[in-house]
Amino acid sequence: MAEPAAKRRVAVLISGRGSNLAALIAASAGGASSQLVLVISDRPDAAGLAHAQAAGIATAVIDGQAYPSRSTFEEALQTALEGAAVELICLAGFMRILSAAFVARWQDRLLNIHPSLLPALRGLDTHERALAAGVRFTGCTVHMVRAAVDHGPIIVQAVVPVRADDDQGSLAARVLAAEHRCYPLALELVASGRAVVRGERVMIDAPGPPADWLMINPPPG
Ligand code: 4DW
Ligand code: GAR
Repeated sequence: MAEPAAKRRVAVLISGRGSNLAALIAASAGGASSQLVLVISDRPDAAGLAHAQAAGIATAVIDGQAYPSRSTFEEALQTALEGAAVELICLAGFMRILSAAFVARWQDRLLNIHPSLLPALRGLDTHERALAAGVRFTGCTVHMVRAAVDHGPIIVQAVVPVRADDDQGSLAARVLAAEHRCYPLALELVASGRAVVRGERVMIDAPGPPADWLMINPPPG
């Protein structure tokens, strides 16, 4: 009987609330192909640290303000990651720009979630901008990280309709709920080897959507 494949050792990097971290923790309990071994925050006051502590996952604070340079900050980050034998990193509301060298070192092992349908609406304040643009659909994207922010091969996306009565808060809440479904799926696809980067695209070894899958907003009569 072949031994089950070892679970990939995952670190989650946060800067704040950590609701995506909580979703990854909940999903990892279900016998996934990955195990969360470390949560790192660049901010000591990140509320998300409590999710990790409650789940018995090791935490570290590598305070961005405590290092004289980006390189010394990233050296401390790398030391913590190597100390936990981390194999994959999930950025989950981690807001500090990482150097090209760090990103290259973790090429295609460094994931991020963004609250829009990339490449649309790169940058910050995506929900306000979606509303201002009058788009009928927005959503979220899990992608491999590249030096250029909000770029990189797309792993999973979810589409979220914009409603006429939406404001920033209601739209953000619906997109966030989609994020909590997408990130665990994307991590499982990558950790199980069913999502593989070819060039700047991700090939997925999984059933695709039905060919007649169609969403129209507003819904036809
Ligand atoms: C991301 C992109 C831009 C900012 C914050 C996060 C997405 C994920 C990410 C984090 N670190 C990264 C990425 C990435 O995609 N590529 C690289 N590094 N190389 C952003 O603009 N952050 C601003 C700070 C916001 C804050 O502190 O609240 C900033 O000006 O650095
Ligand atoms: C999430 O909505 C994520 O998409 C966004 O930060 C939020 C973190 O929430 N990331 C970015 O905007 C990156 N550009 P969380 O701490 O509750 O997971």
